[in-house]
Amino acid sequence: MSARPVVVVTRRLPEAVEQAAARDFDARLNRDDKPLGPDGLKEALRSADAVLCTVSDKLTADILSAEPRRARLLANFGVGFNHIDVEAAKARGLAVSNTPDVLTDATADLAMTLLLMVARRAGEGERHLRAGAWTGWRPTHMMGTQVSGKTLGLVGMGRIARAVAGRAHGGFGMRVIFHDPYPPSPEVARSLGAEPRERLEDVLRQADFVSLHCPATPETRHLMNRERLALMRPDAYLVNTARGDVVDEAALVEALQSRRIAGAGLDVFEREPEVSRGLLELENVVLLPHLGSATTETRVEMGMRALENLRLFFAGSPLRDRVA
Ligand code: 8YV
Repeated sequence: MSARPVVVVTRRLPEAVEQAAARDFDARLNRDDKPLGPDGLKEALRSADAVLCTVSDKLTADILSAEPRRARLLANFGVGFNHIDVEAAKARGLAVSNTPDVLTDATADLAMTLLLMVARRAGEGERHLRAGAWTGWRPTHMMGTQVSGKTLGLVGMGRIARAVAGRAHGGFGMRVIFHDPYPPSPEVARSLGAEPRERLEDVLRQADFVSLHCPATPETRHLMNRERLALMRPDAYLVNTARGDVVDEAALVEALQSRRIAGAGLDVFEREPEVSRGLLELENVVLLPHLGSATTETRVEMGMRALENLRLFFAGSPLRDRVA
């Protein structure tokens, strides 16, 4: 009889990752890729030694209370883990790991994609052309905003924000300012060409583009509320590749509709996969379906990193990426 740990993999993963999972574990793969839902997640916790989960699995305190529970590790595929009630997991002695580092570049690239798209009206232009509405070149057609040389304001200065700073400063000659309650050392900030601001409000007031890179926690929920959105300049843009919860989506719709801010580029939403109707109706927003880490290379690396955590766990070694 196989003594390999049973691992429930909640969603389809890239082929190479599924093969590695099946090689090293008694892996219960999700061939049809349907989310397990609350009952399926409870069943996974009762029947497997570990669950390899994703952002689409809401692991609430209620779900984690499934008894009798066999699972001892939630190996999250992704760096963000606000879909897991980590306190409830801790209280129940359930370990949690994530997959940092490997998705930093892909996510930073996507933040720049959104920034460029919204500034240069790329989504709007594509819709215009595909609709057959383009009547030809003219000097005043669909003028956007210059990106090069502008000021980028980063909210949070962790791994992904630093990668965005490098791209923006080095590649686009942008001035980079940031706020983080736990800022990097002055040397690190200088090496990225980034200037700290003690107050978030100063970043919001001074930036042409505000890009969000803080984790979703109770403290950062609706950080970008009506009052803070109002601090942004009317010609400024908001970019969010962090988590939808960081922005009060209704307040954002209002700010965009009233042209209180110039536009937004969003990869994440408050109630995914639902997107506020108000956003869908606006031309001055770019909307992507949570694609931050969606490159083949990165998704394979994320899967391999989750498997590495699983292997370490079952070998009785410290997790590489323990979050609880
Ligand atoms: C993932 C992400 O695609 O890692 C994260 O936090 O938001 C995305 O890169 C998603 O979380 C997968 O579970």
